[in-house]
Amino acid sequence: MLTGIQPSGDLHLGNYLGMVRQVLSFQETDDVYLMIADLHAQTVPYNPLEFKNRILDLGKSLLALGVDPKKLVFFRQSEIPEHLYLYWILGTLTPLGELTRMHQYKEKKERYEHVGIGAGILMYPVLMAADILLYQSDVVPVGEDQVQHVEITRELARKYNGAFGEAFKIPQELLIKETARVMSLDNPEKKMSKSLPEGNLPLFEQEQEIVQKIKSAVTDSGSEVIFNEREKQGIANLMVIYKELTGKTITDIEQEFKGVGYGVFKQAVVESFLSFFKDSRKKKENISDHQVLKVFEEGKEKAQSVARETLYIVLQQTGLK
Ligand code: AQP
Repeated sequence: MLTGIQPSGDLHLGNYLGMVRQVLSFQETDDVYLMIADLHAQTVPYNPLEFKNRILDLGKSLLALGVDPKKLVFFRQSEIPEHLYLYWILGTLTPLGELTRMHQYKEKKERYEHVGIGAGILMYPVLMAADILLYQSDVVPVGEDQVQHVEITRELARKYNGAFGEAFKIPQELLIKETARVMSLDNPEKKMSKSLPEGNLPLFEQEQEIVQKIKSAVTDSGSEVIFNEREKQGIANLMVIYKELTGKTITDIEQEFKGVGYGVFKQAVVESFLSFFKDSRKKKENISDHQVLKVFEEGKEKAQSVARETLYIVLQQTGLK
């Protein structure tokens, strides 16, 4: 399987509960490719110096969380030019209309309208298809926002296989249903996002910030800790977070906080977060830039040998070799 994560901001709890923990569990048993999707992150405005640091920081965060380069292949997308080659070929097969209908395209186009964005954000799903298909992925662990991109990947794989010969496996998205869409703390109708820092919960943020963010999470005018996704979205989101961090059931949680109000519950969410990530937060402090670069270097070699094999078949089938 292959999955990726963009260095587009600080790694947050949504990324962890939606995707990273799937990787941590699959690395024990499966053949996993995990990439830093640095080319994808260039589809929205960025500062090059900050960007460079973010790549290293994301590498450190993932290693601190338990990503083990001995068990999986951990690499940077931009270091494997085969991604860009396949991206071009798949791009020639992609209906333009489908790209303009992608949720992420519509949402980001609107969000960055004031600065203007390039065609990269439109072509984002094609690059993602190239990433996935190069590694012959059967499954792609993702959060809900990326499902549409895996769907178009399937379509492109079928289209290519039909036109040029069987080069690609047909991949399937893999979601953890309950946490496929962790919501923003400042607006529970929106998805938690790296690029919307006000409402996200970065895993390695200063403790004070975390406390402050959870305590000021938007809830409702009531006071009962009851799971109701339609009428109490903010509390429901915090309950799912607390459930995942403690292993308790929703019924247990309702029982535990009966009659105590939101303040006590939020304090418990703070404590569960800090305790869950305590070791990783400590571990990250001791990971050096050099260690991360070495991991990327080793990952690059392993990833490239697989990517080359697939691309070679594609070049032959399309008459370029
Ligand atoms: N809120 C979320 N809940 C569950 N899963 C989520 N993911 C993202 N947000 C949530 C999943 O995390 C993985 C890595 O995400 P990405 O780096 O590919 O970028 P993204 O999907 O666009 O996530 P962000 O955090 O919202 O980044 P920006 O703000 O840069 O767009 C993916 O599997 C994603 O589904």
